[in-house]
Amino acid sequence: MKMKKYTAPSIAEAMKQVRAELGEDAVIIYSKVVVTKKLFGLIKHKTFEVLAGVDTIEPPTPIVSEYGHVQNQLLQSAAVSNNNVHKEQESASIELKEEIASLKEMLQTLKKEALQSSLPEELQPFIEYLRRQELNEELITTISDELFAHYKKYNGISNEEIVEIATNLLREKLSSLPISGLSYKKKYVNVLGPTGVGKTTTIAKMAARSVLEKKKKIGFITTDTYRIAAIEQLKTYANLLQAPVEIVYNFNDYKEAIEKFAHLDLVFIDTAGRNYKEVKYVNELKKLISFDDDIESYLVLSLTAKEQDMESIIEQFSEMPIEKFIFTKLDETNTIGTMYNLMIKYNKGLAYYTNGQEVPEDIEEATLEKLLELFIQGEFK
Ligand SMILES: Nc1nc2c(ncn2[C@@H]2O[C@H](COP(=O)(O)OP(=O)(O)OP(=O)(O)O)[C@@H](O)[C@H]2O)c(=O)[nH]1
Ligand SMILES: [Mg+2]
Repeated sequence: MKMKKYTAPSIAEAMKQVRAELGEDAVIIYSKVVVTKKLFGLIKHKTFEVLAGVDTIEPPTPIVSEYGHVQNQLLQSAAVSNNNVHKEQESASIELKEEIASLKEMLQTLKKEALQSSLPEELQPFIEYLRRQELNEELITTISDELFAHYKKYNGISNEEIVEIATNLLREKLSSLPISGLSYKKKYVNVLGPTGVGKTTTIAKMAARSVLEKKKKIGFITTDTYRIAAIEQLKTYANLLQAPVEIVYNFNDYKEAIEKFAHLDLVFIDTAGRNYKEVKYVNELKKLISFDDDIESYLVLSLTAKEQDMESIIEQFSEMPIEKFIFTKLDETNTIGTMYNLMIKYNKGLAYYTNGQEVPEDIEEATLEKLLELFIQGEFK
C-alpha cells in the first residue's frame, strides 16, 4: 500500500489533494485537526492532517474519518464488503464485524476529540472531568451544549456557573426517580445481585441500622444454600443483632419461614450470588420467592464492575419488580458516572451506596442532594 500524509487548511482541500495524487481508490487511514498556537496561545492556527493510502493490488478498505462525506465512503465500502462476506467463509464475516466495530469505536473517539477541541478553553477541564467520571457521552453532550449556550450568551463562564448549570441539569434528569433508603412500609426486603458484589454485607449494614436507629424487630431468610460459608456469614451478623435466621431450599421452606416470622417487623432476604447473565438463575429466583405486595426488591451492583456487564444483569432482571439499585464499593473506584448512567438509562432510583467493608458504618442512604454533591467532587467541589 502506498501511503502519504496531506496537510491543508480545510478537509475538502486535503481530500482534493488525496484524490489528485492517489486517485479515487484512495482510502483515509486517519484524519485529524491540528491546532498550532503562536504568541503564547493568543493566535490559533487550525490545519487538517489526513493520512491516505492506496492499495495497488487489493481493493482498499477505508478505516476512519471524522467527516461526513468520508464517513459515507466508509459505510459504502463496509456495505460492499458486507455483500461479499455472504459468499465468503464464516471467519471472514467475523473479521469484518470486528473491523466495523473497531471503526465505529475509532469514529467515536474522533468525534469526542472534535467536540473537545471545538469547546472554549474555560469549559474543557470540566468536560474532561465528566469524561474521567465515565459519564455517558449523551449526558456529556447535553451538559456541554448547555454550558456552551451560557458561555456564548454571556461571553464567558465561571467555574461556579459551570458547576451550577451542570448540577441543575443532572438534578432535572434524576428528580423523577425515587432516591431514598428502605421505605419501612414493606415487611420483606429482598436483596438480589451477582456474586461477590456485597449483598450479604449490605444486608448486615441495613439490618443493623433498622435495629439501632428504627428499633425494628428483624429476621433473616437466606436462599443462599450453595455455600456453607454464606450461611455462616449471615448467621454471624444475625447473632450480633440477636435476630433469627431461616434457611430456605425451596418455596415450601420459604412459606414456612414467613409463618415463623409473622411476629417480626422486618425480614431481610439474602439470595445467592449467581451469574445472572444466565436467564435460568433469574428464573430460579422467581420460583423461590413470592414477589407479592409486601416485598421490596433491591438490585445490588458493584461500582467496580464494567458498566456493560452491569447493563446485561439489569436487563436480565427487567421482568422482576426491582424497586431501586444499591451500588457498592464506591470506595474502590474514582469514577462514579456509572451510577448516573444506569439510573437514567433504566429509569431506576437508588436506595444506598456503600463505601467500605465495615458493618454497619460504611453505608450511605441515598438522597438526591447527596448524589449531586458526589457528582461534583474533587477538583470541582
Ligand atoms: N471495599 C468494599 N468492599 C465491600 C463493600 N461491600 C462489600 N464489600 C466486600 O465484598 C466482599 C463480598 O461481600 P459479600 O457481602 O459476601 O458479597 P455477596 O454479594 O453476598 O457475595 P455472594 O453471596 O458470594 O454472592 C466482602 O469482602 C465484603 O467485605 C464496599 O462497599 N466496599
Ligand atoms: Mg452473600
